[in-house]
Amino acid sequence: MDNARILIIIPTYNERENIVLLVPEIKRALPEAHLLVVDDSSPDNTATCVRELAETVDNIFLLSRPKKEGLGRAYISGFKWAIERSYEFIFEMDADFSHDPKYLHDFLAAAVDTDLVLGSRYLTGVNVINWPLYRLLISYCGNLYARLVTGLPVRDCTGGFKCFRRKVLEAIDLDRISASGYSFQIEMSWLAWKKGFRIREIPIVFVDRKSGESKMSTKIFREGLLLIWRLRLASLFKRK
Ligand SMILES: Nc1nc2c(ncn2[C@@H]2O[C@H](COP(=O)(O)OP(=O)(O)OP(=O)(O)O)[C@@H](O)[C@H]2O)c(=O)[nH]1
Ligand SMILES: [Mg+2]
Repeated sequence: MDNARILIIIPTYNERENIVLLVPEIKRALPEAHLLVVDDSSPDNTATCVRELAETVDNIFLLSRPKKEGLGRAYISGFKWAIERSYEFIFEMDADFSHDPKYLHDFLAAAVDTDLVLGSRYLTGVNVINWPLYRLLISYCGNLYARLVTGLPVRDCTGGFKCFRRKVLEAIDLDRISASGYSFQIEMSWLAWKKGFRIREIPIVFVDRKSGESKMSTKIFREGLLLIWRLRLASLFKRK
């Protein structure tokens, strides 16, 4: 595949320990990919680590943002950065090893004739490792609920391992995206679906983070509940 066409966007907040290990693994799995780390001025100096990595590893870029604004805002900055450049396959990926780089090839294979590829934990049973039961239940039931209310025809709509074809991001008005937590994932996929883009899920096994702290909060959870109904209403008024 053409060298400069794959970009993997990784949002980071205090992922210093993870990012130094993850970058070489991604480069091993997919040497031709470019990487963009979008860091919200992490107090643990994740950005400094990324700058150091960029001295020895090719095609790693850092987008440093002044303050923590949630993963949604970080991705939107990254998407705009990607659109301004010549990338065709634009990935979302977490920094905490929940998303195994070994799947990157599966995504690309699926993206050849699809517009949005989603890594799905719930396509073949439940493929989640090391999550406490309550967290799995929230995620699984939340997905079921989101699917029923919004109509979005995917098994895992809150996952954050995705590959967008460029045209999908170009078609979405990124400045209108409101959500910042998990619901950002639902909103992006819902907009792609409403615009008639082809969506395909591929199975992935999701592993809980190896190190660092979770940024999951009740605020993010509430935002998700509200967003689902906002999308349902927007469907009635034909928001696209
Ligand atoms: N730039 C930026 N990145 C963020 C922010 N919040 C989370 N992230 C990153 O987004 C990715 C997913 O966040 P996680 O904290 O792993 O959230 P999660 O996967 O839902 O929860 P855990 O895996 O339990 O920690 C990680 O790479 C985080 O570092 C943020 O406000 N800004
Ligand atoms: Mg995580």
